[in-house]
Amino acid sequence: MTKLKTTALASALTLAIAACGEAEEPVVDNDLADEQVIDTAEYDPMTRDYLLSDDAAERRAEFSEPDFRSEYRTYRDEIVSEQVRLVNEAGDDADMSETDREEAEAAAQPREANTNMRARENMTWGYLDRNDDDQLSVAEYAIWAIPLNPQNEALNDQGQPELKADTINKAADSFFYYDLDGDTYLDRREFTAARRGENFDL
Ligand SMILES: [Ca+2]
Ligand SMILES: [Ca+2]
Repeated sequence: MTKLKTTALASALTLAIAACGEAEEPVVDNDLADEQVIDTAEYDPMTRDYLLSDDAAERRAEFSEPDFRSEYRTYRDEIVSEQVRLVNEAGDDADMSETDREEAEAAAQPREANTNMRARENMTWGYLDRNDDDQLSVAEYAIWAIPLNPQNEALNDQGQPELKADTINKAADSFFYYDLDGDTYLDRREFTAARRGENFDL
């Protein structure tokens, strides 16, 4: 667990303990309880190795790390600047579709302090599919797959977090593992399999 997350969790726990101490009246804040467990709910694709088929390994070999870095950096910059707009949109609009409502709700949840990234559980398809082509590139997928906290990564000359090659490699491995139809994108069904941590090993 990262230092920042530990601090955040410790604060939450302190709050919870303080709340318990005062809890003479049976008041339960379910919203707060939900927020405290967001770090534990979702499969982490970085936690296992992926055995690629020969075909998948071929596609994996075509993967360009420099192109990936450039695309991924663009998305992170976008995410930092769009936070306020999204939170402002999370109003109570009766005309909202179910999808829009879920999107607004996910957008309004607490975010990683340094990067403004959503917690992984709140990363909806619409949030990840940055260019709205209804499929995920490796860099779009990596928004979800790679840990949010730049403290885990080395800093570059500008003092900005630079992803380690190992981190990118692991994300790419899992991406090509879950790209079952081999079109070098994840569709919704393939991403759902990744999100569930499904195992396709023989
Ligand atoms: Ca896309
Ligand atoms: Ca695919």
